[in-house]
Amino acid sequence: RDLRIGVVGVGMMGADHAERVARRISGARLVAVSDPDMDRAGALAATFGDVRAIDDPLALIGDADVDAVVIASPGFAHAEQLTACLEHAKPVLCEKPLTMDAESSLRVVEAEHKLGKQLIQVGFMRRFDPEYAALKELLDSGELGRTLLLHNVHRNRTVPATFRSEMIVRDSLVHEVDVARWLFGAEITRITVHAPRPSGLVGEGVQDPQLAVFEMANGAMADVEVFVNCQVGYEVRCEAVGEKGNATIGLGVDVLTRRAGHWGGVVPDDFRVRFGLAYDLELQRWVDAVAKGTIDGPAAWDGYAAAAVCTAGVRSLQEGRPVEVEMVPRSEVLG
Ligand code: ISE
Repeated sequence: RDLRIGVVGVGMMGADHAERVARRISGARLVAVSDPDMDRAGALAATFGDVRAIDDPLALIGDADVDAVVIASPGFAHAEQLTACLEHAKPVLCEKPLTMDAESSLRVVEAEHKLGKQLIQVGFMRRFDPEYAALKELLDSGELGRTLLLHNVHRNRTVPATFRSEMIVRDSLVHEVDVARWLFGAEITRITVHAPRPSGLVGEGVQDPQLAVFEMANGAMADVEVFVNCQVGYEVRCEAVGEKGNATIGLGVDVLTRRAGHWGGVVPDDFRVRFGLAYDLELQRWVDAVAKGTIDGPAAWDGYAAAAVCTAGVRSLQEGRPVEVEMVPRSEVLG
């Protein structure tokens, strides 16, 4: 029988996931959507037929006809909704960030651990992107020697005015936090978020771009430019520097065209285009795992680790200094 899925929060990302589940993922069926804006939820549900719009997200999570949940609501709503998923023992794919800070994320990890069963996967979809996956494989093969440095670029064309400096850390930089932990297989111990000259095209008081430096537990380092109002399009690049060579992904040439004295390609408008395939692979893999009674993607622990780094990152940005990442050791929480 198909896994019956409910999607909580149908803004840009949630609507995209709803469409994905309804039309592209096998072994799954979209049965319900929920959003504080019931007109939006109702309109989306109507485009599929036989999908219910439920106004209360907790009612959707508890609904007997929902087997598994995708959370795509804003980050501040995640802690309560994740807790409900755990209470109802429902597998959940939760968009990043897991929660808004390290403390609340740790509580989620502990609550899941108490159940003795992994139910939470965090939406770090870059791990499923074929380019990132190939880079990870290359680095793990040892062909380039040990990895010493990562240089990352993360740019959005624009974001809404509600996207303030702290959100740039928690909602955007968080992806590179996970990428660095995953590629190096090590925790981030210290973070510095520099505040270069801000763009004059962003809201008053918003620090954009930001330049972050991660210091890894193994001594390696990563730098990240995050610029979410770069005006150009969506660009995500990662260059890994090893002892014996380097590798870059995200050059995104796609179709190279020549016309009237110019040549060029297309810069995608947003992450739904650049990472469309990664989202599809992420959801399919999640559905397949849940059908077997497991979760095999990035875990609540990865969400906690990222939240701990971002909590320190926000402090670094505010205080203008490097900040040590405070994390409870894994063995102390998970045994
Ligand atoms: C957005 O929230 C995302 O998750 C995207 O993947 C990220 O690239 C973007 O910067 C954020 O706005």
